Amino acid sequence: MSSLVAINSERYRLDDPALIARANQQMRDEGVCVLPHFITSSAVQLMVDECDTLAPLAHRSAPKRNPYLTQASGDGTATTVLYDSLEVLAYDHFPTTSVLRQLYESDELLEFIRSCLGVAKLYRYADPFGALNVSIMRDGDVLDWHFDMTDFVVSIALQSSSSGGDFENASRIRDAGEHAIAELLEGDRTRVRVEPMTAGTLMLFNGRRSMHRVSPIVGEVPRYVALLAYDTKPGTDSTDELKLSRYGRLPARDAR
Ligand SMILES: O=C(O)CCC(=O)C(=O)O
Repeated sequence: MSSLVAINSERYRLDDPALIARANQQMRDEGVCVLPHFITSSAVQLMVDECDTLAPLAHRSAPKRNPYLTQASGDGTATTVLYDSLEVLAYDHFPTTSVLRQLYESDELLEFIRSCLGVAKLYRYADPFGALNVSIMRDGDVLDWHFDMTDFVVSIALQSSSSGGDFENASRIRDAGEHAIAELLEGDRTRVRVEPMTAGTLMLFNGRRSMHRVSPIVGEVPRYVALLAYDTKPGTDSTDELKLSRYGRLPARDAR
């Protein structure tokens, strides 16, 4: 299957100016844009099968960190300790024949995402593990409140858990300041919105400015979400600390 065949072309044309204008507006007004049924159900099934096959390679971690994905230190919300528990398949786990990988590497998709975000330049993330990764969350797993280290993340929902696993987002709360972030961490849900993520949904969001989390997973069916990372600057990478905690390894020295 060619990677672009995965896109539901009856509903979405990648060069549709009205679609791009709507996405621009949503990103401006809400910091998030949700495109349901963006991936066809047959392509979703292929991607789920791919993830089922690769799942034994995923790295399971239970990191302890602050909302900025670093060790708790300093003062204010940077001292808040939060916990995650999940498995992650890294970019290099996906063979070049993978439909998901081909979709991420397609220049047409990159250009579409760039237009939807309304930015002049957009680059795939330089992190050789995190640029494309799939989070696998099982019964009891959680991904607590955090800001990403990249400007934009595009997620593709592949499989919902039996229950729980909601994507909760406080859009652009970083701009509202330390006080607002602290209130949310203390349980205030005024700014929190649950974004609808059914299988095949493509969601764009500003993860560096929006604090988000995945609520605890309940039940036997694991939640699969593909994360496609981009940045407005070339060469943006995550830290070694994040790579070690999320993927359990660092790139080979000569690949750095
Ligand atoms: O799984 C999701 O829906 C979001 C994942 C996420 O927030 C992250 O990997 O930073």
